[in-house]
Amino acid sequence: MNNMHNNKFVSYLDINPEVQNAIDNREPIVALESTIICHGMPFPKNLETAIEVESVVRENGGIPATIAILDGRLKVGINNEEMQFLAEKGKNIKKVSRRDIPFCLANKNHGATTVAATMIISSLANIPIFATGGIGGVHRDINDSLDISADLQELAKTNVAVICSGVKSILDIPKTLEYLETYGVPVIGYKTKTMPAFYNSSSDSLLDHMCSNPVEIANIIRIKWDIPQKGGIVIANPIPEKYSIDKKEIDSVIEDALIEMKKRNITGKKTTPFLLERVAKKTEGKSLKSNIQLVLSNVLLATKISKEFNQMSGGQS
Ligand code: PSU
Ligand code: MN
Repeated sequence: MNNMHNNKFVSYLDINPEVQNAIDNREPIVALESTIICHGMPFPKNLETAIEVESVVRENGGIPATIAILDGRLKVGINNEEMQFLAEKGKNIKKVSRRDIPFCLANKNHGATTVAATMIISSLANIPIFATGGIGGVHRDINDSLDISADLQELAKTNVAVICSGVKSILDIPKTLEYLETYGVPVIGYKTKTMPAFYNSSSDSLLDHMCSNPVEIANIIRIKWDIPQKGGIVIANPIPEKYSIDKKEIDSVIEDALIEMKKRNITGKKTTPFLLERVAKKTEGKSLKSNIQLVLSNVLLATKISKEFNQMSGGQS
């Protein structure tokens, strides 16, 4: 998968021994992001979730690799103390996407890695499967703000498959899908014909591709990279029905949050964390509970896909 022209990156990279061992022995690994810990959930739920997520990977025969930047080092796999540190510091840890990585390293800072940044670091460590909650996308006010998450461009160029619950309806789902199509990023609905809307298991946006088991998905990923077609793949796994929040209910909360955001003049990278927090408050934690459950479900699916993918390709992409 190596997409670098040199291997100088190795001197910035710390792969923890357990993950390195798994890479060497071609065991299935699941990469995990840290923005979700620092900016996506409040303490202590963020810590509890991050720990539970890693347990789900292990219980299902995989090795978790939570990715973050600590003291200017690209960390692949962090220990419990480091996880606790990130969870407690929360929003005091900078949200780091592609453009921010060089600064974070140069200044020896800590960084919570977004989907884009996590994909980059994951691919440097040769870990092709990554699970999270939701990816960034095209914002609803695109015409005024030109706000398109760097996650989408990363999916266009970095060879990592991202298992998520689609995009939140704080974003423009049809435009996000159009953007992904333009950049040639496959989107696979897992047992669903529509793009999941994060808190809700479906949306009005039809998907062109559906798979109903991890073997099928692993096979598509393998073929794409065999050909070789550069770039990632989105595997959109709907939130378990039991935790799906009624569309009307969540949409009205989101509308309120968007109005509040405009009023307070919140823009750029602050928008996603602000909206998430606001929605959680308004739904009195119901959205947080759903958020946790969908992440766990994505991690389980990712572990299964990682196992299948490893068996097909010997663990390398
Ligand atoms: N969606 C969530 N929770 C999150 C994020 C998205 O439900 O924590 C985070 C992810 O790390 C994602 C980032 O990569 O927000 C996107 O931010 P932006 O739109 O600024 O690129
Ligand atoms: Mn943005």
